[in-house]
Amino acid sequence: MKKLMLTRRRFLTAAAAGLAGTALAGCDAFDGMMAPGSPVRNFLAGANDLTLGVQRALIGREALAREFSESEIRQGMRPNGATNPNSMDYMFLRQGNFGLYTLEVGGLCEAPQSWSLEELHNMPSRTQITRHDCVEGWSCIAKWTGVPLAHILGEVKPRASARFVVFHCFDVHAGGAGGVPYYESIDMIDAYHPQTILAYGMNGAPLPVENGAPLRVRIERQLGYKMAKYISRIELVEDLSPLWGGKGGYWEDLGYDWYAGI
Ligand SMILES: Nc1nc2c(c(=O)[nH]1)N[C@H]1C(S)=C(S)[C@@H](COP(=O)(O)O)O[C@H]1N2
Ligand SMILES: [Mo]
Repeated sequence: MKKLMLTRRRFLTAAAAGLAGTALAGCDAFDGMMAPGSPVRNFLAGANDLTLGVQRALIGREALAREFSESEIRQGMRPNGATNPNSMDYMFLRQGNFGLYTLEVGGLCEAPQSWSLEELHNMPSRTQITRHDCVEGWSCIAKWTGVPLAHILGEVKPRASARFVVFHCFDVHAGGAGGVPYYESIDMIDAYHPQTILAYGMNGAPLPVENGAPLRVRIERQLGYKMAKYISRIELVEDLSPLWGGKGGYWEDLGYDWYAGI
């Protein structure tokens, strides 16, 4: 407990100095601190609201995650979680190289719409080289290209009541009758963040199936499990409780934090 208190104080001191972003962005620092059983990991896991508050109050809601140079991409992007969904609808789309894929965006918005992959490719794009940190304790640096989610929101015009963006995915996991699909959600601050993109490209090539083809989201200020792959549909909602386990995401329904800020 004493150790935890100390770590907590040090964390808050770093945050107060505006250094938390850089401290947490260091690879070694991150790996050590996020090791299973480490006090920082336990603290981060248990103090969801505090990290959210500290990060937003002291580092700023619009602060960017660190971006890297091409030479810092030293490894392939390690696939994790689902890597080849076997739902009928996904296999059908995959067989046609996603030519028949459409992204449907609806829910609490004035102008629900759907777009083909080609239409998404023709929208404004953003490319960023960032580090993906999985809660399991590994990291990868990769280059991502996609449409800023802010652009999509501009097209569909969210209603004032829309508080969350929900990503529904094609992959179905064990649990419950008929399985549970992967899904995730973020608030409007992360949704409009300039580095939040719907990625269709990775390391200069089309997004591979194992990394979430045809479309996956990048939310660079949060941990890997927030970054839904195999997005089938996006929904704007006011309340997360009616969806599946009610906690806003597949892993959240199993006990992970909804806000996984890093
Ligand atoms: N649809 C879907 N998205 C997902 C997952 C998943 O199993 N299914 N796993 C998550 C986890 S835990 C991580 S670390 C990343 C892995 O992304 P990658 O395969 O590109 O490394 O995807 C996240 N998004
Ligand atoms: Mo992960």
